[in-house]
Amino acid sequence: MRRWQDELITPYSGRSMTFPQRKVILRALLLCSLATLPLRAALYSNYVNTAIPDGNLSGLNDVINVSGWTGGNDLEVKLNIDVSGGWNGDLYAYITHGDGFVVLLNRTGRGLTTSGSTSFGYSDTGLNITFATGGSDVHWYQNNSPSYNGSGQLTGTWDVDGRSISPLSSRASFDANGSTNLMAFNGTDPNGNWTIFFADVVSGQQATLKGWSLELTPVPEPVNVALGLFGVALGCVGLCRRRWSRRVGHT
Ligand SMILES: [Ca+2]
Repeated sequence: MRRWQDELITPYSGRSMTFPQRKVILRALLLCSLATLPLRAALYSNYVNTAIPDGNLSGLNDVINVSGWTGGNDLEVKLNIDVSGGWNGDLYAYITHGDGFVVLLNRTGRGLTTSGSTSFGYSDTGLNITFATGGSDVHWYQNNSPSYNGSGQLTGTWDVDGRSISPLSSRASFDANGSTNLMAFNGTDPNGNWTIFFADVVSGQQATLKGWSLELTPVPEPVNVALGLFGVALGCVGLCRRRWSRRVGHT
């Protein structure tokens, strides 16, 4: 007699819940809240405040050590660099971690045929920028509505330079797009050393690496996992209601 009612019962039907149903919801909400807490994003920063040797390919290294992550994460990686002074077109920088190697800067503005390119690259002094996947190529930042702070540093979010070529390559070599990007770190174990390297490859005008930071975010973000768990919880409630209703119907 109640079969047709079974098919109409949903979690939103407005009936009061039984004690087991409330327990299911409370447990699911607890799982959701726990899932949103850890590792939503982790930020690691180093204050360096060291001059980058001028006209010297040896450059300088700095290391951030990451620990405490459980494996299996796809990662969204963002980097911030704070470089003051100097001549931006002199700079070559990259980051390595595990087998990943990503060129961050490679003589910005140096090129032959691209609009605005020069032999010595851009003459701006300093960068306080974030590198993230999907932005404009930092190599041609002057062609992409740049903004600068009061110290003359380039600001904003940019995609990495990515040109995996010697910073002493011919001008024409820099007109081609880069081949490395931050996706190189997806699926890698974030634990271990992340090493950043800076060199100033042209004599005259010296820059200083003030600091840098690394932001790691698991993908998908835990909030999406939480939403998935909430959906499962709603499904459980619906199932409990249908079973309860059948029981009532058979008594
Ligand atoms: Ca220089």
